[in-house]
This record gives sequence, structure tokens and C-alpha cells, in this order.
Amino acid sequence: MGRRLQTNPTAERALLVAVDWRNDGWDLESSLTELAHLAETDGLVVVGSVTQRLPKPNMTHYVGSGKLEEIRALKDTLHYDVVLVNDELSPGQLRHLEDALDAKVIDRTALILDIFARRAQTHEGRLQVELAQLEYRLPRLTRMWTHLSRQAVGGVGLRGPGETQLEVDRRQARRRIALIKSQLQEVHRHRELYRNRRRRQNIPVIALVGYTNAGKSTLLNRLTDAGVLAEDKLFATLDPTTRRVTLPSGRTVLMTDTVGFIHNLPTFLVAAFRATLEEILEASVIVHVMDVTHPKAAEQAETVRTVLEDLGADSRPKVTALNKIDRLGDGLTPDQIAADLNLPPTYVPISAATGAGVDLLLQRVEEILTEQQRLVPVRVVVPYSEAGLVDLFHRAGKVDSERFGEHGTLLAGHLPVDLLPRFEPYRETAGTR
Ligand SMILES: Nc1nc2c(ncn2[C@@H]2O[C@H](COP(=O)(O)OP(=O)(O)OP(=O)(O)O)[C@@H](O)[C@H]2O)c(=O)[nH]1
Ligand SMILES: [Mg+2]
Repeated sequence: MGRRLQTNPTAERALLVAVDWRNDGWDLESSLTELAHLAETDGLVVVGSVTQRLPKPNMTHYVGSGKLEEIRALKDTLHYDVVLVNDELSPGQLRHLEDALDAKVIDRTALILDIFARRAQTHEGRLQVELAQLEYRLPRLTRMWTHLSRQAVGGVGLRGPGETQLEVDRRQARRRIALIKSQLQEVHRHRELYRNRRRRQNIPVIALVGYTNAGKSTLLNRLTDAGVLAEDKLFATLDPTTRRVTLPSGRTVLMTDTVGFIHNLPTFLVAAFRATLEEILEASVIVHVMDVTHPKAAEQAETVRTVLEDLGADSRPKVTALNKIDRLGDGLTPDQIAADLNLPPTYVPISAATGAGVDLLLQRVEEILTEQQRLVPVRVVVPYSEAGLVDLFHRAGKVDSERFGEHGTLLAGHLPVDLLPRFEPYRETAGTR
């Protein structure tokens, strides 16, 4: 399983530990390969793996006691420094496991957070990661405290793990969380201003979404000289990048590359990145980039669908880019893959690496945009509290008549298809005049 890069002698040695208990379509092997890939991305060297089939993880130390012994014994032969657990552990499991193994234990969530912390470059990205880290650590502060006292470091504040100190730590963490949240609000206010400006300019936004490592950044780089970091690592991109792209007709759109998705992404992490991900909701078209050469392509696509649904973006028009076709061996065609995946016919096979199919993809995007901008007749009564919508109607549509009624501004005219949902609550029905 997994690649075992043994190049860096100072790198920490990690033992992967996984309980096989989920029935979500991911076999243990693929799940472990992904964990190994995450570990390598974080600079660890994977020295082995231990697995166990259980109906569900052991409440106390994740694996059963026999396995626990086995893992402990492996320390003498594998000399691991870190035990990497394939699930998110409860604070209790984490503590018991560390005590039993006398080794550093990192769960999948902490590993992903660690990678995120390395990747975050923008002010917003850093704040989001710190928020997620604090929320992850808050319930686990007890562990960190006993950990320190066990090492008998001594010194200030370490003379006996009193409840008081623990409370101080928790209070500090909560205060910091509140502070970060208010700073993030400020950042989002700015983002909103920027978004409004963008809306006024009426430049359509195309969002690249997909599982981590699918090739989103490579595609953006292919289409522009974005210079976004693209590499065979998970979560290479954390901060969104937006670039202008020219479509075949010469028309300009904005294309945004965002953080990749992964299965079993902890909900608080999605929550921390929500604002960034909500950029996707602004998109006129979503391009779902898939790595068709991945053995778990179908499960990855399912993850992407679920996250989009959580974000409320599942109704946006979507094109699926079946990427990395240059790596498809003989025999398997993109059409067969699409059929296996039950994809709607709006897919385009591409290679972001060679550029094959990319023009067709842009053409497809353009067709959707054109359809969205098709004008349809509409009558609405916009409440006076929603003056912005009246403005939008004038800007983006064609107004035939405008009246000021008891319930709001009555507008009749034509609107582009993609704006209809925003006016839906105010579509005129009998009796609202
Ligand atoms: N052979 C081949 N490799 C590709 C193609 N597109 C991307 N890759 C490789 O796949 C790896 C991941 O590409 P990225 O563009 O970083 O993927 P991403 O979707 O941005 O990943 P994250 O930012 O981690 O979510 C890199 O090693 C790319 O070189 C392709 O069309 N063909
Ligand atoms: Mg990327």
C-alpha cells in the first residue's frame, strides 16, 4: 500500500492504525492509501500499518486490547514516533491510547488540520485554520495538560494540574475563538464588498470544485498563467485563487480554484471554511473536476456531491470534467467511466496536463452561460426593503414597466434565467397587486 518515501532521515516515523468499521463504499485499502498520502503530504514517513475489523471502534482505545498489545510490540521493530489513527478520536480515546502506547497519537482530523496550517497563506485562511484548531483542541485540553505534567517539565504553571489552570486554559481558548470569529466577520464584510462590486460588473464566476488532488489547480494554470501550486499532495490549495479566463467567444469570466474536498471531513472544519466555500454559491457554473484514474473516483464524486449539497450549491448548473484522461490505459474510455458513474451527459473528458479537451470544456461552460442569460418574461412585486433587487432588475434585465404599489415596486419585463431564483419569492401572483 501507499508510497513509502524514506528519503528524509529526520522525518517522524508514522504507524497507520485503522479500524475497518464504516460501510461507506471506501474499502480499507483505499482509505489507508489516502491516510498514507495525507501523512506524506505532512512530511511523515509511513513505516507500517495495523488494521482491525470491528463493528465499531473501541470506546476506550479505538482498537481492541489484543491489537493494542500488537501495536505496542511493533514499537521495537518499526521504531515509530507517531501513531496515525484513521478516524477522529474522542478526547478520551486519544488520552487512553497515548497512555497505553506511550507514543504521540494523531487522529485523521488533527493531521488534516496540520496540513491546513502549513498551507494557509492568506489572513483569512490562517484565521480559519486557527479557529478550526482551537475548536478541535478545546475539548482535548485536559489531555494536553496531563501530557505536560507527565513529562515532569516543571516550572511555572506546571506544578500540579489543578482544575484552575485547566479552566484558565479553556477560558483563554474560548476568548481567542471569540476574537478570531469577530476578525473573520470583518474579513467577510470586505469580501462581501468585493463580491458586490463583482456582481455590479456582471462578470460570471466559474467555480472549480472537486476532490483533493483531482487537478483543479493544474486546470486553472492551464487556462491562465495563475501560477497556483499544483502538486501530488493532498490539499495543495487552501486559499481560493480567482483569475480571469477568456472563453472561446472572447468573453471574459472569473474562474475560482478552491480547497479540495475529502471524505469524512469533520463538520467543524467545513464550518470554519464555510465563507470560502460559499464563493461556490456565487458561481454561475460549477466545474466539477474529477480524477478518473483514481480507483475511488465514484466515491470521491459522491463526497463532492454531498459537500455541495451541504453548502446549498447542488442546484447550480454543473459541468463534470473527467480529468487525467492522458493516464487512462487502453481499453477504458471516458464514456465508459461516465456510464459507470451514472453521470449526466454534461461531462467533458479532459487532460489538464496536456490540454486535451479543455477547449471543449470552455465551450460547454459558455453554452450554459448563454442559456442562463436567455431573457424570460417576468412580473415581480419587490418589497421596498429589497431595493437592491429593483436595481438588479434594471441592471441585468429589461424593464418594460415599473409601478409603485402598496406592497412594493411592481416590475414587468425580462430577466436572465439565472437570476430568476433570486426573484422567485416576489414573482407576482393574483392578489399581490
Ligand atoms: N497525468 C495527469 N496528471 C494530472 C492532470 N491534472 C493534474 N495532474 C496531477 O495531479 C496532481 C494534483 O493536481 P492539482 O492540480 O494540484 O490538484 P488539485 O485538485 O488542485 O488538488 P488540491 O489543491 O490538493 O485540492 C498533480 O501532481 C498534477 O500534476 C492530468 O490531466 N494528467
Ligand atoms: Mg489545488
